[in-house]
Amino acid sequence: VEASIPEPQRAAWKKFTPKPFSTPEEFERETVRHIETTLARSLYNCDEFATYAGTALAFRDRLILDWNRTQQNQTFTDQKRVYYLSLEFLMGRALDNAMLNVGMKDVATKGLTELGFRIEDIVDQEHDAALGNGGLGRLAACFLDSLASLNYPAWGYGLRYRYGIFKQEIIDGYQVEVPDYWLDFNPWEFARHDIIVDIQFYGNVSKYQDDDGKTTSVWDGGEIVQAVAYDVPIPGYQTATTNNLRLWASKAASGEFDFQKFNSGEYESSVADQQRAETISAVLYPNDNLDRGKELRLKQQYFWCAASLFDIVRRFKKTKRAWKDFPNQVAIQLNDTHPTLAIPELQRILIDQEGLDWDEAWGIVSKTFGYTNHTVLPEALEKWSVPLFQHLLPRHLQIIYDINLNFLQYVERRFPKEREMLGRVSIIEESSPKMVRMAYLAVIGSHKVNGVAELHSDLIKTTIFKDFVRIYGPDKFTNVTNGITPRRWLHQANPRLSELIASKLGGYDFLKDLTLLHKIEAYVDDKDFRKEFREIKYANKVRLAKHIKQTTGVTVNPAALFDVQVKRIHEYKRQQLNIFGVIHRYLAIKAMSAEERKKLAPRVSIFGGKAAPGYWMAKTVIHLINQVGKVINADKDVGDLLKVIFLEDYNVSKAEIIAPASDISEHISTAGTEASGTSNMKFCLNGGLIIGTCDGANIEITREIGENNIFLFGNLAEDVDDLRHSHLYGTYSLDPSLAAVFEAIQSNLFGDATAFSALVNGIVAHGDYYLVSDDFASYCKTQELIDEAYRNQEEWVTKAITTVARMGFFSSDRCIDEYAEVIWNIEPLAPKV
Ligand code: Z15
Repeated sequence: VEASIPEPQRAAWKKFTPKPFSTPEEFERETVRHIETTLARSLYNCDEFATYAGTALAFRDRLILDWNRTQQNQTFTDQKRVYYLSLEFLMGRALDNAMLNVGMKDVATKGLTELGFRIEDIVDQEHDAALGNGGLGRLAACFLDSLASLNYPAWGYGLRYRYGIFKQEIIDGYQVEVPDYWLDFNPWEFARHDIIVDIQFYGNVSKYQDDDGKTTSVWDGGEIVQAVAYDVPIPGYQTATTNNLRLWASKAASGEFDFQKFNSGEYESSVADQQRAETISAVLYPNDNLDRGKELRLKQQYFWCAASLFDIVRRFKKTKRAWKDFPNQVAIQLNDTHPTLAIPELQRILIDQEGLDWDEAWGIVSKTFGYTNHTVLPEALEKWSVPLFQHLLPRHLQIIYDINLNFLQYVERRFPKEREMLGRVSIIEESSPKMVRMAYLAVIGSHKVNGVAELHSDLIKTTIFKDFVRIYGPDKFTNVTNGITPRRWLHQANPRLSELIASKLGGYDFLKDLTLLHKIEAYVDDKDFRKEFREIKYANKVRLAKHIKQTTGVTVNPAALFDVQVKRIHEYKRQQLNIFGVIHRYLAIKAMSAEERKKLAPRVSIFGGKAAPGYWMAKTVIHLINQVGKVINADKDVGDLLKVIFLEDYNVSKAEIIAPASDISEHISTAGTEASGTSNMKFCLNGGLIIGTCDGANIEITREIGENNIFLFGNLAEDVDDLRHSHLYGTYSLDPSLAAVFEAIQSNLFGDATAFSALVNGIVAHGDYYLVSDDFASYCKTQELIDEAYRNQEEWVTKAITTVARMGFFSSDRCIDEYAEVIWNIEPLAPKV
């Protein structure tokens, strides 16, 4: 309050409140001013990067004004907010998105042209914000876009990694990881050096009993690291709402301690302490769908949860409300189990610092949290060793034990005849060492648990959380099928398609209500519409072909069928099935007569994706793809009939080029393993068809777009267990076409075959866990159906248009509205203008 401008002076202040630009001239003035003053450059010294920087700063000014107003309005109104806790936010670029969201891209295009630049080149200067691995991190980014666009009062909380996901280089066919230092110039963040939270690690807990027998626990000793807030504005589409993403950076606690070290000449060790503290937020762990149990990762998780909870609780306390009001004011969503420590942390704050009794505190905690599960893969479920926990977070371990004790006592009362259930559902796994099962803690500490697609939400109820459904009843478990933001994944990535749709629908309302897309189905037989639709797809393929030429040197024919699989490289996603299919096709072509070859649709098989640095099998798959590409692309006899491309360094900005340019994309995980998938939605929304298994959101996509418009194949989730069992204990017979593929590999056709023996042996000798052989015939057959369908271009376009028209359900806006209603119980807040 003391910091605000006194009433009599406010008129002067308001007179000088900056006004946002609205014409190309005003935009140019702001941009040139930033280049000349903020950046200290001149017209003799202004390259595309400087122009990007100036443009970004001009747009940033606009965002800040809305951001400040949004935050003031949210504070003043003080209605319930949602906090989305995610260790990953895979944001990609911000400038293009900001231009489109504030409706000023045309203005910027004109202004930049007048200054002598092409807007595409300027937008292309920006470094992706790549603070995530894959689907989970990109989902968080789409959610932020929808939360702001729908005017929900919402904050994201994450970590400000100095290094995002590594940059991938392909050298001699192998993946090489290069660090992604992205903070050289980042105009989108604001360091809040006044918002610092002390975070404690290690130390000891002592108990005291006061006169009326109440015990208090005191956690002391250990070390303190500071969390500094960095804020990123998140603009909504065509609304003044601009939400906040707060990312925490770690730094050494400054104070007595280093002062003494400096003065006693221990300069070096003082600097070393500083570096150790900064290590916490230094780097994003590059594993997708894998838990490696590293101490530094647990430190990251606690550091981020503790800073975020402190911030949330401080904000709540300013309102002077009673504690019982906390869950009415605050909803916290846990993006996977990574932020599960927030549960014992809030309990700790309430009982150890705020003096609430256990039951009252636990009532508040368990009404506040919601938990989203994103995987059933056992290797991805987080477990922390009890000794590690004890060492790093002794007080939290005690609290977890108490949570567990109360929970198990409750289970025992409810199911007195099922003592063996206690061991199964205990938060502590009785292994050696003992482990803390984070998913169970997340279930027990949340009021709702959701999966991310229907099949996945059913699976978690019948597998990993089966006992918990009996304990809590089925209503605690729900489904919220994932979605994607149509602003980035249609309007920004595919402006011509967006414009075509707008021309028929009489404007861009569909970008705020994607179900309106159904209206374009009326144009499915309209000759001009179809022609335009095809031309757009072709132009997008030409653009990708240019990118392929520039980055790989390979010439691809844009008239060929573009078959794309871009996603993290993982055995369960089965890029190996795809590349084996490519080899099968190659062998078939080699055996074909000239007549037969004429009937075949030329194809380009495009792969992209990163392998976790320690994931050898995934790296082998990348190597195989590159080796196969090298042989096939050089085979004159095959020519345009088949090309194989591995696109280096797949990321969000590349996805924006790739998604609009596919004819077919592949979503071919072993049934029951891919929780949802979200790139399947991106491709369909851009008029690409898909080949897929009955897995994740493919199932709901099929329901929406119709079976005739998707190429499904393979075994069903319900049959996977039996098949795996039969591989190990029955008579296993390899699919004959796959055997031929393996023979080709073993003949050293794609270089030294020993490089691929682990990959082949995993299938022929070690149980084929991912059912590659079982699904191979069905996969190849379906690929032939695709060839046939592609030959009939008229039917193909009909399928593609119908698909786009029926994708309305998969907007992240629908998804966020479901979370808001079913899980968070929050309402939108209209922006003050
Ligand atoms: C990740 O990207 C996903 C799940 C995880 O458990 C981790 Cl650690 C990372 C993905 C799923 O694999 C994908 O199917 C889903 O669409 C995405 O999360 C968003 O829910």
